[in-house]
Amino acid sequence: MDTAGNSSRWARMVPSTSLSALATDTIGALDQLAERIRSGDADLADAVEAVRDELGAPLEVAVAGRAGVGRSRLADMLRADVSLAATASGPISVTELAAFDVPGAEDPDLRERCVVYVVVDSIREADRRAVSGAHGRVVVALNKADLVGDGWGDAERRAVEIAEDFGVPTVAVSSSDGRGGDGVRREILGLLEAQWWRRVELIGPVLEAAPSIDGVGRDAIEDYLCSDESVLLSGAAAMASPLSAGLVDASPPPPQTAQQAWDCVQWWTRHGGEATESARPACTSIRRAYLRQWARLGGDRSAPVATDA
Ligand SMILES: Nc1nc2c(ncn2[C@@H]2O[C@H](COP(=O)(O)OP(=O)(O)OP(=O)(O)O)[C@@H](O)[C@H]2O)c(=O)[nH]1
Ligand SMILES: [Mg+2]
Repeated sequence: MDTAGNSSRWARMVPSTSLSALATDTIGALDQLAERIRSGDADLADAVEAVRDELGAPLEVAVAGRAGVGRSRLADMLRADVSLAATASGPISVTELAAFDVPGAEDPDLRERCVVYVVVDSIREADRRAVSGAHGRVVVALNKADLVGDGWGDAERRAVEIAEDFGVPTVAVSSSDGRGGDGVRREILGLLEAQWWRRVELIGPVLEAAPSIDGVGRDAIEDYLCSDESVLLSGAAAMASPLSAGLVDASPPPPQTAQQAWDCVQWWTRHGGEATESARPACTSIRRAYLRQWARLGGDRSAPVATDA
């Protein structure tokens, strides 16, 4: 079961599936695709396998912060968290980064990863700078919460203050005894989900751009990208994108009938037209996925309205 996934936006598109099952199915489908292509176009098959490997590569968690705040202890706590490992879409790799704010040294690079930024009660400007550079991919862990104020309540209040100050989720935790670990896990799972969906979003563009020596492999790629599974997966990835979050929250619930699916198609056609330019591709993917749902729920695929564009 995906604890974080059940409340996730993507689950509206593929409601009865866990993230790990989706990952397994998608990797399996890419495997089959590579096999189909291999005899005609080995380079294209290699490109498909590279996409598959990228999708199945460990999800990366970087534990960052200033020296002595408890990065090692917190990283150990996460590595030992069986619940975290069991709930994520795939294997997880936890890395402790070098300390921030060390005189004469450059701060580590936080790009491209999911970050747990560890602070203690006293915040410095360097913490604020580091966290703002990882916005949308970071949770702040107020570590050594057992030492904050007069009890856990004080630590939680301090975490709320930091969350408001930094504008990112902040959780009080004590990595020496594991207290607060549930909250950290919940936030990390959400960030890891987002990391996985960003990889999914690249499947289509990377496969489309891969060079092929003849038409056979290209046809197989097009067949895959046009399959119901692939179109629904792209729609779910578009729903998981922060760019479409506001629209997804305002959109109709998951359809149970062809008519409801058709209402979703129309809703996304209307709102996609008004969306910002950056959100428009996501809206198009979601609309396309609802069109498939409509057909799967009994809508007439031969009707003139059933255009996939
Ligand atoms: N009371 C308390 N002490 C902690 C906690 N987490 C870590 N410590 C202690 O803080 C000290 C530093 O912890 P580390 O995990 O080594 O911190 P670090 O950020 O990895 O330190 P460096 O890698 O040396 O920069 C150790 O003595 C830990 O036992 C905590 O939650 N509560
Ligand atoms: Mg350390």
